[in-house]
Amino acid sequence: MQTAPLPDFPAGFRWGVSTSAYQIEGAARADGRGPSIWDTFAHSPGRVVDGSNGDVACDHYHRYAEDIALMAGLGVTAYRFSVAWPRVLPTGTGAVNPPGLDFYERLVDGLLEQGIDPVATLFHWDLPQPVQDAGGWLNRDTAHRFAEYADLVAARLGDRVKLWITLNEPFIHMSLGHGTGEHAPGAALLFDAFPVAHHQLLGHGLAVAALRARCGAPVAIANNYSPVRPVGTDPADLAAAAGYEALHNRLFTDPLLGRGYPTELGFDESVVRDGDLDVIAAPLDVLGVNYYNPTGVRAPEEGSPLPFELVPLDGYPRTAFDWPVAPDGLRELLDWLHRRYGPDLPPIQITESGCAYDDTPDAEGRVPDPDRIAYLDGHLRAVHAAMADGVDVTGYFVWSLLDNWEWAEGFTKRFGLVHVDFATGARTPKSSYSWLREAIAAARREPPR
Ligand code: IFM
Repeated sequence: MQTAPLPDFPAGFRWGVSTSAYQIEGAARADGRGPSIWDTFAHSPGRVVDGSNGDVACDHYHRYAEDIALMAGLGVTAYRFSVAWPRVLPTGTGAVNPPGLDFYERLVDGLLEQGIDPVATLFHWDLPQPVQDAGGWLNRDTAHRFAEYADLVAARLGDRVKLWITLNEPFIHMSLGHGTGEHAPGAALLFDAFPVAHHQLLGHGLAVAALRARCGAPVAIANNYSPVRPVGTDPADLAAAAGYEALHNRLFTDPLLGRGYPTELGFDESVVRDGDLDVIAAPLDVLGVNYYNPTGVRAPEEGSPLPFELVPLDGYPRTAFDWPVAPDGLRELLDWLHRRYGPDLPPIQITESGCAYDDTPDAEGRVPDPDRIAYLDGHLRAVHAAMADGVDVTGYFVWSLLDNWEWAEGFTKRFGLVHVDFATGARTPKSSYSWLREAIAAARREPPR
């Protein structure tokens, strides 16, 4: 599919792809890896739509060299992966599993050999099961265990990782994992899940201190955001939208940027101790922004346990996840962050942006995905427009390099630039891979590799 050339991005803009450990690595019981909450959850009947799990996934643990070659061919300058806590510390604390750390060292060194910056996320939802058994993120101790684990990984890789990301989407881990129970560990506490937010943020702050003590690489967190669109102008709908915005977009970012928790949600903050907010507000070098779509909100029906109701937004094309494709929402979001947080806002990198479609190989074995090309084209233009508005954006990572295991959706949602045959593990670059390769080469002013 032909698109008009993208506008110029500055030299040094980071072009990346993102993945996470449980979604691609497989090798769930290899070389001493311990169980995570996602192993437990996925193996529990009825939790994942197709009954699948991440035992094998994309077998990246064994095929990482092939995946690095795919990234090199794409021309990306950075790869955002996550370290599986239970692979390096099988019980979450105490005894280290050397083969686990060795794997990440091979990965990092292989990336550096290709001139690709390793960007390491430390927690992408795969909490070691023994840590969960001790209370998980409802327990304050988990924040300290997380900082110890961060220190351990930084001691081994801190001289080579170019950007650390402490947590991925703590809002989703709180809301789906502990609010509604759709994700591991499957708790349905609704607003009583607030301690999970606070302890993740405390763990983040303690980990920032540990990482800074070990190495000089910049530190970030990857939050997910969704511009909120009230369905009408009725005051009840506007109030519901404001409440949802506080929950989704401000609950984590306000305290990270020194503003404390939004008070209008009425959370019981008794878990917050003196000094915690200072730990959480440790300066960030980069704010990671994961963006997929805006959210429609209206006032709830009477008797609803929640102070808002989420509603589909009309007028947009939709992905296979039924998410609206709304590049305008990305510009709106970046402008909102810039306006709201002003000089406290660190430089932003878009740490995830992508879409799922039902991509299938054609008779010649090619995988055409024009909708993904249109998606990426639109979202990159939106980033550029926000930069022209004055927002400091220094990178864009596509979710995802590979079709992968999509949590409660199992193997039914394909987000990759590269198609994966889940029966054989065979990788086939889609047409979006070729499109992005050309776009990156043009932006880097180099011929495509
Ligand atoms: O696959 C997930 C990823 O793990 C976190 N962000 C959203 C992606 C798509 O749902």
